[in-house]
Amino acid sequence: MLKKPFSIVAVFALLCLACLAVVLFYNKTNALTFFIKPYHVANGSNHTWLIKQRVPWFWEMESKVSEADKEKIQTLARTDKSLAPCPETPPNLVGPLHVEFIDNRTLDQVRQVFSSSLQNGGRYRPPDCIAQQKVAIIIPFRNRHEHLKHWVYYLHPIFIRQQLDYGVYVINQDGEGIFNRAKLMNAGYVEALKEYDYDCFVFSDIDLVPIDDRNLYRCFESPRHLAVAMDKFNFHLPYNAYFGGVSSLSKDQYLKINGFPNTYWGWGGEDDDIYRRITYSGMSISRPDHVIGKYKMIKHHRDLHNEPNPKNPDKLGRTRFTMRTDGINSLKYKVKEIVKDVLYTFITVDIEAPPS
Ligand code: UD2
Ligand code: MN
Repeated sequence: MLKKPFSIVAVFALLCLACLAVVLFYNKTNALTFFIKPYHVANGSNHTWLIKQRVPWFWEMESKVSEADKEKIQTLARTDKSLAPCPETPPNLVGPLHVEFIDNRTLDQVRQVFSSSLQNGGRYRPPDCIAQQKVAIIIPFRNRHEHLKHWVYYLHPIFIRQQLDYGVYVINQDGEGIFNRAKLMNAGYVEALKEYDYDCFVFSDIDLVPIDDRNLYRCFESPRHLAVAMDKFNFHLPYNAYFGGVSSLSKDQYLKINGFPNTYWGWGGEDDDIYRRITYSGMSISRPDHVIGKYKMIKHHRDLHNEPNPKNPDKLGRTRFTMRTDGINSLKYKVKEIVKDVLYTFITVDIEAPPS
């Protein structure tokens, strides 16, 4: 009598065991690694950086995955609903910072410090939460390697503490023609977007280092001016409409003003033109307060081929009209070279500069 029910139970148990085996085989360490893997904060190798997140088992075979596939996998993981958004206020900020531009710092030393925390090209994203914004940091550049080493040394740890999903793009002007800061920033905007779906752009001089990490390198309701209290201006704004140094604009804000002017060759004026574009587009600017917005500028002389251009101030009277035709919609340049350093993506561009 008991024999038949017993064999039914036995067959059922065997089936359950088989199912369990199949599930474990396909899931491999997916569930298990989540509990077992230690959780490091931005100090492991690249490999550790990947596995320290709640990730599927196949990331553990990282060395066999191409860069392009890795990007896709990471994008997939970012949409993982179980990863919570990073908090509005990053929890690990320290406030005022000690900043000193010591002579014997080298770029190689800095590379060693960050090689395990960053992905090639100066990229990073928080391992444990989804960043509030995807931020491209754009730096107009030529012949300022002395400044670059200090900038990366101080800014990367700040960005990591600010939990940014970010990439650093150094836009290097090719040749010896007249320098054009704003056009380089336009090129940086386009090049960064070719790489990743950034929604915020921070434009920074290479020689400016914030001395308070509560000054968030992200975008706000209005275009933001971040460098409000520089040592070179005795920690005051030089004038109210000043928009130089470091600023941030969301993609929408940037497009609303047709990007930056391409026609300000040489030193001066382009920052005032950008300020006007913002106000003529019906926006205002936001700023951090004077405590949080403090900066040190690395002392320097005016560079060769970046003389003040007397024509630039005169152009400001016409910004209201010229901004519609001079900007991202008229940008022309050629990429000469892209070099991926661990600390940044270095893009050399020919911006058709007039000879100096
Ligand atoms: C001020 C503004 C700057 C800009 C400029 C006028 C501050 C702190 N900054 O900068 O935002 O409005 O006036 O154009 O007040 N650069 C190179 N190589 C060069 C020349 C310039 O890399 O040969 C880059 C570099 O990122 C530099 C930036 O352009 O920080 C601005 O040039 P600057 O530092 O010579 O001008 P500065 O300090 O008067
Ligand atoms: Mn400067």
